[in-house]
Amino acid sequence: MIQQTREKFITLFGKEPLMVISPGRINLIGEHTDYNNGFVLPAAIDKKIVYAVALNNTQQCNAHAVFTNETVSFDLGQVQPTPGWINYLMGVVYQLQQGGHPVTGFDCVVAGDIPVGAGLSSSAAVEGGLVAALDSIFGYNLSRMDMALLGQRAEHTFPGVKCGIMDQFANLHGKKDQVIRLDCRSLEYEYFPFNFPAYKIVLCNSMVHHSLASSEYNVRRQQCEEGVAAISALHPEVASLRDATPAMLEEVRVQLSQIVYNRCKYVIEEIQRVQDATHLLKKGDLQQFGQLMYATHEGLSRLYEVSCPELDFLVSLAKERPEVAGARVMGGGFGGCTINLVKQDQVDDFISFIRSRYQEQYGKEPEVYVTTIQDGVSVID
Ligand code: GAF
Repeated sequence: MIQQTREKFITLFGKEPLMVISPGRINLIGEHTDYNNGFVLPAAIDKKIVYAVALNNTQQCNAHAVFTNETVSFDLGQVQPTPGWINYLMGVVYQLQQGGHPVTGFDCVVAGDIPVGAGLSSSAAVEGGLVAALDSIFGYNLSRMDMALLGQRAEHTFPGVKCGIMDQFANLHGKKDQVIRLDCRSLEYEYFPFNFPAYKIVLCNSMVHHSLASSEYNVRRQQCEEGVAAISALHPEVASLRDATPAMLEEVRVQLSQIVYNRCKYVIEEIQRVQDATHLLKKGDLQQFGQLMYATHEGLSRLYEVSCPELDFLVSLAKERPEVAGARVMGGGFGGCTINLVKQDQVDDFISFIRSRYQEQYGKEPEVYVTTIQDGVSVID
């Protein structure tokens, strides 16, 4: 794909580009905890966006997307939210300009194999890849964390999703065969090996793309803030759900709607689960770790309400199979993928089981990806 993207660029723009590989991500556990200042456990994967980029000595950007086979151009003096995939690129350019990092015209080709709307963070990969490419071309010297924060601001201001930092962070900080425990409050992080040769990470794509995903995501965020406001009135030291305990939540229960209470309960429990899960992973106890993944799914489905019947069905199928250590919906939810830890020698059986039962139930084939953990964004000079 890298070579094809480079050749496409040369055919379209007639010069040699800089190449960037920008991966999607998985998250083992810790969902909807990042914007509550909690912990997450993500890793970059082998699915990726590939960029070919070079300057064009104008004030215009021309971007060709291989997936839609279209070229879109915009003027650097008129960068504003625009429908379609170009919005993600414009968001990055806008945030660079806002941060005082000069951008002049460039041409680029964007290709990739991250399924869109599958919860694998194709948007963070598009953002992170472009920030890294422009950083290298213009020599801004941004740190990886600065790039991640810039990508997050781009996502807030252009697509308008008030996301946490996990996706952009994992895209830029991934390391082959390592998972990363990120403290989303201090932004301190720790790598440790995901060393389970007997298991594979299998992603089952429900093929459901919920059109309300971004608006509902922002609603979840507001509901968490509502919970924090009530708790902090009694406990001023509580600045986010990360600081709250189950007992504090019970104290304000009568003031909260059932929905807000449920959202906060899930988040407080999930932040604790990531801590417990990290210890289990370090101890090599994948069986207990898997049980926590099932508990996360339960919370995401019943309390946080970001699952859907198709995802619940995929997780219930996984539960029937002894070769699966754990499974759950991954990412923002409302569709997309489940993540499953499956015994390597039974992966093929598991996949045919899932395919046939899902097809039988919903009349459509789920896509299944056996994924590996890879490095974060890399720039190839
Ligand atoms: C999406 C967001 F972009 C992340 O920040 C995170 O909140 C995730 O949903 C849920 O854990 O991927």
